[in-house]
Amino acid sequence: MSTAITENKFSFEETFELVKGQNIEQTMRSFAERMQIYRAGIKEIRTKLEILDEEFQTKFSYNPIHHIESRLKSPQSIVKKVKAKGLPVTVESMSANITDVAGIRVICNYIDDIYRVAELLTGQDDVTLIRVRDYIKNPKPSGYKSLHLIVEVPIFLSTGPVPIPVEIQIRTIAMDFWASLEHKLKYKTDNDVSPELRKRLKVCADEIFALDREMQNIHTTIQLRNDEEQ
Ligand code: 0O2
Repeated sequence: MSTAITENKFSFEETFELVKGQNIEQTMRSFAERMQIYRAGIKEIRTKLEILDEEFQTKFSYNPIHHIESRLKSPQSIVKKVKAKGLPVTVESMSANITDVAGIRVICNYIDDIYRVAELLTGQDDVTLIRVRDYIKNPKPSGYKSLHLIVEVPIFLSTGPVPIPVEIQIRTIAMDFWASLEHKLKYKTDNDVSPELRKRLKVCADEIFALDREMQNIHTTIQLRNDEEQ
């Protein structure tokens, strides 16, 4: 399992946007300091998830998590999002308004694992649940399915604790397979996907979900049989 956090550096244009009319050195320093806290947020949540997964492996010989990915939002995406919200391009407005700078994607084996992992994580004393968007129960029109949580976790700096938001996307291997390919298709075609192709992608999403449900049923049946035999 890779523990590297995907991170992109600032281009000249984004640096210009960020420091426009401000003290360059001070702005870049406060941006770097804020990004260090987001990076720490990713590490905190990732460690919590890994500990839960290891506990399940030890106690039940079972891993609810298939793998974990993480990324810091690229400076380009941060600047784009802040501008789209009509906010000033500053470190302060990023900190106050953008909740997905630190992002973690948890890929689970089965649908039930998604909700179990979410419940166990958000039940921890130092994790505060800020927002839930359940795109599994209420999929996006595209067919996209995933459970999105925004949680806040304290980062203990030399000056004291700083609460930091982390966006967590939790989904099955099958949902992730669809989302990754659909994202690439949209990206490669510059978002210009015809209504006919959108429809076909939606059909794929529905078929994938039917597979997910059937795999879940098989898994539950096998588990029940194993429990009865013990
Ligand atoms: P990236 O690079 O993945 O971060 P917000 O402004 O955050 O309150 P937003 O951004 O609409 O509201 O949040 P939402 O819709 O809950 O989650 C957005 C993220 O979900 C996207 O991130 C994608 O990762 C994923 N997503 C949402 N819809 C789709 C979809 O139809 N297809 C795929 N493949 N992924 C989707 P970003 O911000 O696009 O970028």
